[in-house]
Amino acid sequence: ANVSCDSKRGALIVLEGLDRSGKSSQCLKLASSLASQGFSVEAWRFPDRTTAMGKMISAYLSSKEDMDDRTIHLLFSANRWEKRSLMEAKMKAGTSLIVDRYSYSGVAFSAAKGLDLSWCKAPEVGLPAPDLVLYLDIAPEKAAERGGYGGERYEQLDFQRKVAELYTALSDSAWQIVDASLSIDSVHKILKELSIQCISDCHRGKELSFLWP
Ligand code: T5A
Ligand code: NA
Repeated sequence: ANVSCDSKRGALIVLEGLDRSGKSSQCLKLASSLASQGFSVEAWRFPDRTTAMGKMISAYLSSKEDMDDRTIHLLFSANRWEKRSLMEAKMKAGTSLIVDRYSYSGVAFSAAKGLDLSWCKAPEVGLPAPDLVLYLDIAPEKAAERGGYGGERYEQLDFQRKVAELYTALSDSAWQIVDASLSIDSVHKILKELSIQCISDCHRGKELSFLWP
């Protein structure tokens, strides 16, 4: 059945998890397999490193630039705000967005540095709230064994442990915890089932809500 329809709202589906939990791989795999089944979907990611703000964020993450903790926090948030109207327009037109990281990364990573949790949440207030958060759950030690780890600023074991605790504090009823230590295909199968259910709910009239619900 062709489930995409212009009069039906698309879903906001977010993938979260520690560095190297598999978000980017799963995000692309999920978007392409949903698309091949006839769903209108796009794969998105934050930070969006292509914008002017995204370039500043990218320089910070690769440790080419230093920045005050609050300044970089607000830049990450602004990078989502500059995409807000396009996100809402896409969903209104029936396209579901599969998003690699969102406000939860924003809050968890900054609060892990010691910034106050409610201060970190404040600039995210009013952004579209995800209909589904797929949390790729993995032990920090296990993630560290995966390819490429250690290249960027936050990729250190102690820091990732703090981030994991903060993610737990942020989880709400939109979250589904998925065992990310399974094979890529097993994780994909779980994410796909949950996503199709979520998209169906949105097509059936579930209303968009806003952070923090
Ligand atoms: N950040 C981000 C903030 O501080 N504030 C914010 O607001 C936001 C949005 C960059 C950093 O920015 C911080 C968080 C981050 O530290 P990024 O660009 O998303 O964010 O980070 P990347 O370095 O691109 O991606 P990650 O490190 O998070 O990795 P992923 O996407 O979770 O993992 P992925 O898919 O690239 O896979 C990693 C490796 O593991 C393998 C893959 O093949 C790959 O080699 N792998 C598996 N191996 C075995 N079994 C599986 N199931 C596997 N799944 C993947
Ligand atoms: Na990634």
